[in-house]
Amino acid sequence: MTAPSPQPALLWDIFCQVIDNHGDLGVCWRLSCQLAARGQRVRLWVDDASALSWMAPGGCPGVDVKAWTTVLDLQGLTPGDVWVEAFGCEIAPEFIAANASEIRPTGLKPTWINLEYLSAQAYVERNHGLTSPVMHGPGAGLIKHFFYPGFTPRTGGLLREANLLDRQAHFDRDAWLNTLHITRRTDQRLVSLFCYEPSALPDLLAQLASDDTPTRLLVTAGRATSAVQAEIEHKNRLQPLWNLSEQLSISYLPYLSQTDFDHLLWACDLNCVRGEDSLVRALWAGKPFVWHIYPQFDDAHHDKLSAFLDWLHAPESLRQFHLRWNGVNDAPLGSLALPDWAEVTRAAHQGLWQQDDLVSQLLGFVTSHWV
Ligand code: TRH
Repeated sequence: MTAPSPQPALLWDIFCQVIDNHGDLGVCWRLSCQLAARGQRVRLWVDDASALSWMAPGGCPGVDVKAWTTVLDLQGLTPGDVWVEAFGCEIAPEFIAANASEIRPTGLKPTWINLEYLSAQAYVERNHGLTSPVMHGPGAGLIKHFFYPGFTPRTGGLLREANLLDRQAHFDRDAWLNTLHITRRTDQRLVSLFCYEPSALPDLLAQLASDDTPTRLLVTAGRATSAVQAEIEHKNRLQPLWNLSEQLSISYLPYLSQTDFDHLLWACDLNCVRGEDSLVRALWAGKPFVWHIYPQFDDAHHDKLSAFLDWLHAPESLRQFHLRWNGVNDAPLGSLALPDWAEVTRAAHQGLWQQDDLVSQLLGFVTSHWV
């Protein structure tokens, strides 16, 4: 890891389109806050900021959330130094037209970053840092830089705030659970559930209900809650005795702030996460986890999942659990081999801490264009 060096305070314009779910905004929000924590000024342009009311109720000093409406209000706007288009969204053309030729205090052209999706696939190392000259339109003459987050030193790294270890060291699990009115029985295993609609959900619930170790399942708000409630209703109707000994208890959670979402992952003995941002947070939590990958229509996510499991050195039990959880095969989920899963997570966590985080890399990359 390189030692942090003082960075010039730049003005960043980050563009985010909410396609579905919460990951686009979740990642852009974390990125914005982490830049602001490093002395940068950020304008976050987003077409639907409604989820910030629960994700980040307190806002973040240094981050100005702007409505990305069909026609942007650019009246009196100071030109930004760095433009970030997140996940292939295209920066509003009127913004480019208004800002491309504006003279900045530095006299330099804006740095244009295309921030890509996270993957462990080999193309990430190949493509990270590539450039593409803009040939047409209002931005002609500028250069786009492709920035790929990733899990290895030759990628853009992962979002990780500087005070993470300190926050974790001061975390009091039972006190935090109490704020949600959850009292943990000492013999109970805690499992968080953040997922889409996995076809193996009935199997997981049945497995937990018949396991020797009692489980409290903490189900996140939204799609996970709907999926679990529908399945429980189904089970209660068809097999009323399925959880007779009550080995499985369920708590449905409200929407949590990102800070409390982290707390949830730190509190649990197993985390079921999904998408992109919560996967990274599960890695930082350092607890055993299972990933429900965002499904793509042509099954492109199967290769992406496999590359991730290879990178993780997942043992066979964790690999098979993932394949079934993500509908890649129909074999049984298999047992929850938590000690084995904990070991690989610990190793991955340690390795990742040796690498620069995404914001440090991005700042280094951007400032290298400013000298
Ligand atoms: O919501 P997601 O499934 O988002 C997905 C992925 O990012 C996917 O790659 C992308 O293509 C698709 O969206 C459009 O899962 P993800 O990425 O984990 O984002 C969830 C965010 O929501 C994360 O920042 C954590 C946050 N969150 C909370 O802060 N509180 C909560 O209570 C919950 C349930 C989530």
